[in-house]
Amino acid sequence: QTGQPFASLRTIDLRGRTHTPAQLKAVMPRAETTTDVASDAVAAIIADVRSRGFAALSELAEKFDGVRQDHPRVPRRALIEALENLDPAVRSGLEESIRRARMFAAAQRPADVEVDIADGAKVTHRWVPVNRVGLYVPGGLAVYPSSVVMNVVPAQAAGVASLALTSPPQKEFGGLPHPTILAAAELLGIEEVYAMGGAQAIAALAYGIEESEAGPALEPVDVVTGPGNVFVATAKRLVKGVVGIDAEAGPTEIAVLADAAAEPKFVAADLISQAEHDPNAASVLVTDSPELAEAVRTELDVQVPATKHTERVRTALAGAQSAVVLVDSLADGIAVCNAYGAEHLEIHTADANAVAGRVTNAGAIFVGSYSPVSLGDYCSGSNHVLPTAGTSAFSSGLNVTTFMRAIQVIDYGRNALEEVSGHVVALSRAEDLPAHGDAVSIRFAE
Ligand code: HSO
Ligand code: ZN
Repeated sequence: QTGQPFASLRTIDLRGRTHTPAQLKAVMPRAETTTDVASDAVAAIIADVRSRGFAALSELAEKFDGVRQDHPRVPRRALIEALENLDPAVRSGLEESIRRARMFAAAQRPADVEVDIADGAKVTHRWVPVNRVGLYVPGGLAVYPSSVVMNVVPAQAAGVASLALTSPPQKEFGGLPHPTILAAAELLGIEEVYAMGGAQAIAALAYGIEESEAGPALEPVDVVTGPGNVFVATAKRLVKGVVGIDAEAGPTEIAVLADAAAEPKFVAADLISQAEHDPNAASVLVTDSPELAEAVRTELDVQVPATKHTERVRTALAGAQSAVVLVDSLADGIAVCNAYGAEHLEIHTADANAVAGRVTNAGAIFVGSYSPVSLGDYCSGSNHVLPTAGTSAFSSGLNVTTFMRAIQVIDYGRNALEEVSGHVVALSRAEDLPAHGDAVSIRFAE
């Protein structure tokens, strides 16, 4: 044992000074995100898929995934078989995750708002789902069926009629996506699944592919969601505007706001749990208790060597993006957390609920010692696709409205229009657009 427990987690000591929110934001650690790759190469792939359709897709599958395929559509039989072969414990975990996520998502559907502006003058804010959604699910090392649940459930609850899922073909699974992904799709009732990966998959979803002798058409979608590698992220950025996309996910982040009453074992375990995702993951402890900070470091000394992905966790905790932040008071701690705007914020303090109520910036807040982030990752009912890298200041986690838009409906009668016609004419003259005013006055001319 060293004299200073878990010395690699650095300390940022903010005690004894006051800071503005901007100063706090600058002082808080954050990983640099480097997501720029050769967008020329990605643009070329997109153009190729657009002009040559399935022929381009099968060439790219051979080149990048090492599989031969004429058409990327996964047969329904493969989905059913994957579900039949799924470990029963994983199946019931997914079922419970889906059940809870559906409860929360169904309740999020926004109500239409109808306003009587004047007599005979009504405007309505009418929510409608997008028609068709494409979900990208990464292949490779990390297979996250939980993320399939988190993307699909709100789309279905929004009332999206048509949902396609794509995931890279895997050589070891006969050119199909990972069987756990197929099983999750089947559980969620998604029948349209494709074995496509990379930028080419995003292009196919965004622009669609026409029917050919290779097989049936792939209809274009309105929104593409789901995480992916740097090529997928770049492709999504390039098709944005043609389709809607979700926010780009950076490395995961957990901040824990704790006081002297917190349980160091729990805090350490939760910091480790998100560090397990990625050597660039951020684990930040904010506390007004130096004793608690030391106790958490001591716990990390015990738990880090005992965890499966020790090296990844060590790298994440030693990284510049992770830290223990010491503050003078809980109020200062809340200010730090609000400046940071963590993807996940856990509150381990006395009266955690009251503290949570004072948090104005976080992707999701986990209240008290028995609401860990891992619960939210799988089974709380909340969504685990949350804003990272400080984007919680202006965006929300995935939810039903991600897959909806609102149409404004204007319904005025003759008298109601006449009543306001003078104002329309005056404003149209002020903008030197007299035809606008004329379009109203013509209705009331003798
Ligand atoms: N914590 C991750 C989501 C996840 N965890 C998936 C486990 N599987 C980002 O919120
Ligand atoms: Zn996680």
